[in-house]
Amino acid sequence: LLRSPHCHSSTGPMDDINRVKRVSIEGNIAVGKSTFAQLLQFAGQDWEVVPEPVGKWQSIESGSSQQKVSNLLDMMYQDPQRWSYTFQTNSCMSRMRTQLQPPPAHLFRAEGVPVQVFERSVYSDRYVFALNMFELGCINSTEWAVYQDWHSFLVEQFGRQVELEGIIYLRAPPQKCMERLGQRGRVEEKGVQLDYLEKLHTQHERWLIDKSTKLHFEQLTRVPVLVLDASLEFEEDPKVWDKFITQVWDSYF
Ligand code: DGT
Repeated sequence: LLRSPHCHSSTGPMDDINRVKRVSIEGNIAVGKSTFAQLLQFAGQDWEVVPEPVGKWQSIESGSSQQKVSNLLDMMYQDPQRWSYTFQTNSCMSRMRTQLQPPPAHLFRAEGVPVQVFERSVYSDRYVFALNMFELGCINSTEWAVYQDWHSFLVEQFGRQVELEGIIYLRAPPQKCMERLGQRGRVEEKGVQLDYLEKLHTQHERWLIDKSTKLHFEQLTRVPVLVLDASLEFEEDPKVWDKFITQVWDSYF
């Protein structure tokens, strides 16, 4: 981690925005994205790791009083036909906010280009989850058309600020994710079946490996994808982790 990255100088706030490198971690439910993100955060001060805002979906707050009004994650799992579209508007909005967050000032003082690493992105929101819900019939064709319309509009309006320079794909067989999901025992996920994880796996594969997902954003088709074998126990095995971190470093720093 001590290899010296390329040095750039900044001239103003707009230049700073354009100078940030943004990388997202993608992968199936319970593949280990949060663990990977935490280990990455511990591994160095040179990047900022921004977690997925799952807590916000579990606790929707009233706009005025900030009191908890509902658990949208639970509602989506209980009645996907009713709540999937609402869920995707909320998850995409929180992902948009996350991706627009400026990196902390100390990253700009360090040598090299500041790097922000996100757990998932506005792109997996659309090309993995929302698309999957549409294909399952949980989002109808009107909702899907409306979703795609505002999604394209917002991503295009924010332009470079929400573009990614890299994607880390944590890839594992759905069966492995099912085991990990069982071990962590998140209450809302108790009804999740292997079949659902297989469908999400297929969406990731189409998007990131086969490149057969039809993408609306030309820039996204050019984003390099680093594929890591997340069926390996990277949390327990320091040799695996060292290999992963070297690959991440060589790809993005
Ligand atoms: P990890 O760290 O790989 O174990 O993953 P988590 O638990 O940090 O995050 P993840 O991907 O499992 O997402 C949390 C829960 O939210 C999980 O039940 C899947 C669900 N979820 C996440 N994003 C979306 C989305 O865009 N649409 C739908 N329908 N569900 C989502």
